[in-house]
Amino acid sequence: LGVSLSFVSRKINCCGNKVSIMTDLYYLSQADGVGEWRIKEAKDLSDLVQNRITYLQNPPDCSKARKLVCNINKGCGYGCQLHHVVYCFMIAYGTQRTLILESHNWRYAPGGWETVFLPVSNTCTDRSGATTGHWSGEAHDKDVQVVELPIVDSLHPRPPYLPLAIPEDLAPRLQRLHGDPSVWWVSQFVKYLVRPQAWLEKEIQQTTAKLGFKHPIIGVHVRRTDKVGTEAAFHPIEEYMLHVEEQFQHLARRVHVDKKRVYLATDDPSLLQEAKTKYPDYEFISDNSISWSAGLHNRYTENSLRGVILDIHFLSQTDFLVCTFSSQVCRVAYEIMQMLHPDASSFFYSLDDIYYFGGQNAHNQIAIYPHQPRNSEDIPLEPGDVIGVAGNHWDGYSKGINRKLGRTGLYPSYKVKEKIETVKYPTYPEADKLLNSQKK
Ligand SMILES: Nc1nc2c(ncn2[C@@H]2O[C@H](COP(=O)(O)OP(=O)(O)OP(=O)(O)O)[C@@H](O)[C@H]2O)c(=O)[nH]1
Ligand SMILES: [Mg+2]
Repeated sequence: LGVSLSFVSRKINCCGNKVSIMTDLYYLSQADGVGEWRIKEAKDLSDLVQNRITYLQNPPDCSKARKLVCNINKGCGYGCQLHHVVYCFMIAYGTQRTLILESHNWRYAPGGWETVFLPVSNTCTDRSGATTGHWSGEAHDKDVQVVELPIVDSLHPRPPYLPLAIPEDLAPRLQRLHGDPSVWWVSQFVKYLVRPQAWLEKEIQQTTAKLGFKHPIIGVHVRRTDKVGTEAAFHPIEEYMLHVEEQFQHLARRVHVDKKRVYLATDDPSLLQEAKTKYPDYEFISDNSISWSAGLHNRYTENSLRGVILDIHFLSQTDFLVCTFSSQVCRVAYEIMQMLHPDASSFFYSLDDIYYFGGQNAHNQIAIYPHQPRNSEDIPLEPGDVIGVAGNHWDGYSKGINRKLGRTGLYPSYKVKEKIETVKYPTYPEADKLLNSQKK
């Protein structure tokens, strides 16, 4: 039921009846105790994976451990660097190597990762070993103790342990639980990575109180400055607010909306005043000094790092996200959101891209209904055809390539389903056994 509901809800994006259909779907998803089952299943799955990562990261003898070294200093922003570490981590888990995170002279905090987050290991942060080499493939590196991983852009050969694939051993449970298992799998590594240091935890709590962060609340991320015109188009605040308003109509059917609250995160410091002036019936919750610190001149500082971590935290805590998925800031917030609900895969509206992970393998869909082109822009579909999806036009149509025909064009989004790739990851029986004995 869970999967089919999130599946259905993502297909409904056309009709005047949408609000009431979505409300019915919501109540249906809660019926028959399925809601409770989902909460427990989500927790069990997350505990399982977090325990395996903890096990992998804390070998009893670090001098003998097989290691994968990852340096955080990719030449990009925080979201991009965090995803870089996630990619390393996924390969560490896949090759059963302890991840060693190098973060000295990090552009955001010269003192490194541990100035804000907990270390990725309690027992093993030393990268030394008997033999060291650059990544040259899992089989080839078999007898090398310490392997250095490059950025995903120069990864060769590419191992199977990459998004959007999910581990085969968890796939049936994940597909039953979550509307987008690929995002769930990515989010498990993010979850482990962003465990805050005590000062950051306190800072988050204090800022929550100071800003008056309360539910219901919708998160809006507006990415401007260096992104606009180069990697993404400009979107005026009106475009975001259209979807915010629509979501408040949905929310009002289920909860009491005392105030239409919006958490606004942006690197454009002028936007908060503009939004307040244009939308006086909303309450905008935002720290304008964080937006100032996000500008290009101040971006790579510890203060700016604190700001982007807080912004991402609050975005992830909202009831729904409106943003551009072309930005890694919003994609990270969406990933973190998945840890807070059994299935938050549909709690977003992206003004541009569909969800993706930089460096991912091909994202394919499978046609479930035939489609006859109605104009020269459409491509034909036969059930079973594999479609490489390029993007969603959010008007009922997606764009992609029918791999059988080699033709690129538009097709109705509801006529396909996701093709979820599974990969044989190692299992961690010793770790699972430990977890089970703790539970008893
Ligand atoms: N505090 C804060 N900082 C932001 C915001 N938007 C962008 N930034 C800053 O700008 C950086 C942008 O780099 P990335 O995190 O890689 O995200 P992106 O540039 O949107 O996406 P890519 O170009 O795909 O990497 C962030 O890491 C922040 O430092 C925002 O809303 N709030
Ligand atoms: Mg960028």
